[in-house]
Amino acid sequence: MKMTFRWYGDDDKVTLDQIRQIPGMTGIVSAIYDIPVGQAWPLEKIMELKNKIQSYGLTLEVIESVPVHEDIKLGLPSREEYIENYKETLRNLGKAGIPVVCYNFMPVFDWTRSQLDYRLPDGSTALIYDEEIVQKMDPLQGDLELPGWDTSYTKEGLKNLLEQYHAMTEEDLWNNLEYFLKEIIPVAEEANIKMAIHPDDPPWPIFGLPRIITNKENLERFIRLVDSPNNGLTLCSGSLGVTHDNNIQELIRYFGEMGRIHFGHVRNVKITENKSFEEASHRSADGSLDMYEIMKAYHDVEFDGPIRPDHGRMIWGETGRPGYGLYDRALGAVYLNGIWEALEKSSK
Ligand code: DNO
Repeated sequence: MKMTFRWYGDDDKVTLDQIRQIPGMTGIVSAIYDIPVGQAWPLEKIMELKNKIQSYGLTLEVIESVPVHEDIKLGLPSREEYIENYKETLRNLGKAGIPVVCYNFMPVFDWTRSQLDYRLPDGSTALIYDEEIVQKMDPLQGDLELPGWDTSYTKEGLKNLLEQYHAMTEEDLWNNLEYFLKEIIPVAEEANIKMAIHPDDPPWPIFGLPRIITNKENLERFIRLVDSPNNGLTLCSGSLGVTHDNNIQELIRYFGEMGRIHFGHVRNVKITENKSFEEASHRSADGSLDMYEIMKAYHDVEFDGPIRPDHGRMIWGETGRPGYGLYDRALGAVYLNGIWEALEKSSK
């Protein structure tokens, strides 16, 4: 297991200098943020990012994400051009020796929450999701903005996009995903890149938009769409783990033994009621997931890929990108490394 940390580039308040001081931290998860979705990433920019990270004694282990243009998810004729650009990006990432690429196939909105600064009893703030509130939210009127959302749309553009998705069924989305994978996985194989799809967060439809990367059955279906070792998963405990229907340690054992987990997002969540949850500290006792069992599953399948702590609360007065402050994520990394050390020593 390689412990990594997400870094949003030079605009990130959290610096590489700070990240490298987290005990046991070895790798960085990042992306190029100033190229519009759908355009190819030039090799020079990728090398610049990689070299910068290396100059801090860290390695660029994962690109999270190379975003997928909406026309690909919608299956429009214009997808051809965007798929070609995606392939070029993968070839360039391959040339730069980047081993893993994370992406998602969620229509329009990436991960979604109803509130970004919910105050917990200890005074820290966390991201929460309340299904009732989200059901009532109008994405066109919303003032919520999350780090994963593409906010480059005008209101008109967003309205248009949502209308285009209106008649789309889950099966349509599966077909468009299959089409995309059949095109890009052979390129990923050549470029020696492991593609790691991120599950939908939350793992059910929101705003009337279909979501398909949600549970064991669908993850299995996904893997079989193109049965290649390069076609794998980002196993995100906090996304899949917000419903008791998904057993995270079982998923890790199952897909890990198949060699299809290429990246692990490890964080805890507290399920508050059906389809509602709060993000918790990483500690098992603070949420609904058992982090020891999760790390043990990774250890038992001899997982040697990258893992990262995921969203943290805002603690000690920190402000910044929702879910992506320094302190609580750093505590998460150290806690997970502690569990790992205990697993290593007790298995000898
Ligand atoms: C949220 C992240 C997601 C993830 C994308 C991958 O914090 O886990 O935004 O990066 O879904 O494409």
